Amino acid sequence: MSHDIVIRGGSVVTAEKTFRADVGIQGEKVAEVGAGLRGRRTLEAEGMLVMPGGVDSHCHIEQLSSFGIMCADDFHSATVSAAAGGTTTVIPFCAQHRTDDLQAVLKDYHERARTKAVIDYGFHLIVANPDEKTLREDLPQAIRSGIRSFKIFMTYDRMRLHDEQILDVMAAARREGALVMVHAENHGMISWLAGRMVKQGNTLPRYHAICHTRSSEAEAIQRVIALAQVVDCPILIVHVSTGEGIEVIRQARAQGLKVYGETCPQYLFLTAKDIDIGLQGAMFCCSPPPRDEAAQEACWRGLKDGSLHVYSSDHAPYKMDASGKLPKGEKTTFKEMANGVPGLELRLPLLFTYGVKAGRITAEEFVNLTSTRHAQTYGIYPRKGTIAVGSDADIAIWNPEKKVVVEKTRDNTGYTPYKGRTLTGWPVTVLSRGEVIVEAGSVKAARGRGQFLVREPSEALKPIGRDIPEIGQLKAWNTPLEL
Ligand code: DUC
Ligand code: ZN
Ligand code: ZN
Repeated sequence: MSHDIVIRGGSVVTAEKTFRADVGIQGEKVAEVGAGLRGRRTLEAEGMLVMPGGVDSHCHIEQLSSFGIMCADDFHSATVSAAAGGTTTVIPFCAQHRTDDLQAVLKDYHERARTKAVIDYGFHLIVANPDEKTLREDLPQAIRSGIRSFKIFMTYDRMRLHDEQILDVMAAARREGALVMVHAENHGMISWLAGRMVKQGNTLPRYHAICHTRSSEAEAIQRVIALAQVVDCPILIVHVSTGEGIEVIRQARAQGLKVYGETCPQYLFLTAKDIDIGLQGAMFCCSPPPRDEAAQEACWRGLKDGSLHVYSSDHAPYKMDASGKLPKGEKTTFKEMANGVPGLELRLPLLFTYGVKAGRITAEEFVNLTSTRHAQTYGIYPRKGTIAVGSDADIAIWNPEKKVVVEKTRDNTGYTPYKGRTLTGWPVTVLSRGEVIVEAGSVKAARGRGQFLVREPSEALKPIGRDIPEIGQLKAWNTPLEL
């Protein structure tokens, strides 16, 4: 059989194994994996690693922040940047703010993405207004349309939910089949400290890292796990940054609870020292903040032992000007600057360099942490997240020896926190659904070619079927808890 494209002579890497094989592509799909394949077009991959394109399940694109600030990237710039770094699927957020109608929010985001995305995309929801209509009509409808995950916030005045609301959202997620993603930080602790700092005139970005204490993360993770147990609802804690937080997750998982953890480049490759450079430190301000070397080590350990399930970018792009990080110019306090760092493009090359090349993780673990687990957890596997017959031909061909000195990235922020680093290993050719979209460093994908992904229920979001004693007692009394 002659294929449309054959990737010849490379080492194919999946989450399970690495093996020498050619990959034959027909149309949008992988049609054959084997030896001696022939095709109308051949991509020579001798000495290269042939890996599934990255799936970035946590990024913010063309989204209003909790402060109501529009981020710097639209669906075109963000997905071009992602593709250049070897990512072929993104799952950003449709954000509901307090007074927003969820159905209108969804319509808006579909419209934004449809004409601009160059790679495939799904959506999560951010739920900030869990009223009866949202819970009973809009969330079920969103789920039916293929959006099977909701992010909730335990902090930020304009976004946070109190414990009863969190239980409401969890109950709806359990009832309808969705995963709850949690931004877990103790709001009171952060705002109490921040209030005092600002009053004293301590407004530089370095105080951001002080106010978001390690214990605020661990406390909130502990609390939200206890809440999730009331309704037996799987949860995923996003952007985990501390050893303390990871330990709470590790213990929950040891008890058999479905608690997943995620970490991001900023917690592996940055520290609070990066923020401590005066106002320019705004560039590195994200929530939670980068910590120290011990926390970085804890994140590596968490990735290795599975306490941390996925590695995402949390790309939250803002320019260093009044449109983003510095709404009041030089007078902007750390409380007023948009939170977030860009990361879509360098997520994979950073992990490859400091993970695979440094011997901390294997190439298979790299694929698992950057692609396969994301696809499995969020219900798009095996269409995405692997190289197998029948899967979408979303493939990144990596030169594992190519050195790149980071200068700038293709997103719209105008800076990268990783400038000046020498990275080793780069995705030189990238295919999305059988089309070569990155070649020799240039992205050639047509605007709007990306498709919306309807996500299926995954194993990750199935309840474990274990009740806390009080709920068990209710059942014994034949008084079921109505969700
Ligand atoms: N949480 C995120 O996930 N991203 C940016 C800011 C935040 O608080
Ligand atoms: Zn968050
Ligand atoms: Zn985020």
